[in-house]
Amino acid sequence: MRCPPVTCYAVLWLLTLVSGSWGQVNRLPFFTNHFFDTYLLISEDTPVGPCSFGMSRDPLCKEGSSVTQLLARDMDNDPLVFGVSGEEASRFFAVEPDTGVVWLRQPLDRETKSEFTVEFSVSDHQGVITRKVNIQVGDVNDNAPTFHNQPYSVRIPENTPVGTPIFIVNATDPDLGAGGSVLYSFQPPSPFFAIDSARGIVTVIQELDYEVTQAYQLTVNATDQDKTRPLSTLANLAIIITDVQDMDPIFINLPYSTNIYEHSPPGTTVRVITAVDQDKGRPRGIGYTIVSGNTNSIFALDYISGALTLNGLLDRENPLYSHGFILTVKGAPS
Ligand SMILES: *[C@@H]1O[C@H](CO)[C@@H](O)[C@H](O)[C@H]1NC(C)=O
Ligand SMILES: *[C@@H]1O[C@H](CO)[C@@H](O)[C@H](O)[C@H]1NC(C)=O
Ligand SMILES: [Ca+2]
Ligand SMILES: [Ca+2]
Ligand SMILES: [Ca+2]
Repeated sequence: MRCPPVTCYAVLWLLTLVSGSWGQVNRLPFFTNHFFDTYLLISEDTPVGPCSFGMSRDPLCKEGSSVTQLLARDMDNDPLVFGVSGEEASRFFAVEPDTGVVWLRQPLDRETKSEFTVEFSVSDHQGVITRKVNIQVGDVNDNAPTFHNQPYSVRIPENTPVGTPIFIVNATDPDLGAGGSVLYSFQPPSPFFAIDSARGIVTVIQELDYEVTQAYQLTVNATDQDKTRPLSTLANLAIIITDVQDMDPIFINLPYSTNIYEHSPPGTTVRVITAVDQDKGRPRGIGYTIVSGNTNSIFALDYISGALTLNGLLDRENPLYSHGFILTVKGAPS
């Protein structure tokens, strides 16, 4: 419908007048999101986004999902502009001015910072209002346990009784709940040592023997108890077994049987007796003595060298000597 120019001018003039008088009492916009009254929860694994919005200079930037959308009302239906203020908040959060959509600028880490107070703003081009929101960073299981006081190494004597606690490993995990609760195990299990899964206490479960094994290299697995994606860390535990004098000496090159000519001069070496300590760690020297059978002390045995020598003259016709000799000798740790 065409309107005559004069009428249109009149209507337009009237509207301008009305608007002009009411414009003196502009009403400021206000936020309507409920989280301003409570808190806003953002999971620490929320991706940074979006690349096209210029939040990230990373060429490999993946499109993230938005954190939330700011909502506001303006009673005058003025066009609104959203924003975020504060140096720290602006490093972590970006707001699309027209839509109020909030994005992360850089990844969150609950273990570093679990809470933010962020001030958002909305403007109707005539005035700005700001409101603070408490942002809580939600946990995900994103840390594996960490072992403390490594390297792990312990020396124990070979006669350490079964059941003796010999070492404690300690790993902690900063995540919350099950994802921060650590269990220990040997990987693979050891027949000689057990580890308490909750406390990390290592105990002996089978008799040890230095003469068989002098050291054990065990791998401890610390795993958190997250249901869906448990994370684990390995550590080495060296257990060094030390020798205890728990072995008798043994004679070597047995049996000992020797022929001697009857006229051999005194001082002739008949043979050398040798015994060794079966303790391998610090084997002791052996002292040699004749226990029995040394008729008339006809033989001498050197305590240190084990050399058996003639101490007198042998005579086959002497009935005491004609059947030979059976000497019993002793080797004992000296
Ligand atoms: C384990 O290490 C942590 C961090 O050093 C410490 O706070 C904790 O007390 C340790 N736990 C044990 C059982 O030693
Ligand atoms: C540690 O033990 C857990 C639970 O048995 C297992 O799921 C995980 O694969 C082990 N970790 C490694 C590094 O082998
Ligand atoms: Ca307004
Ligand atoms: Ca964890
Ligand atoms: Ca975490």
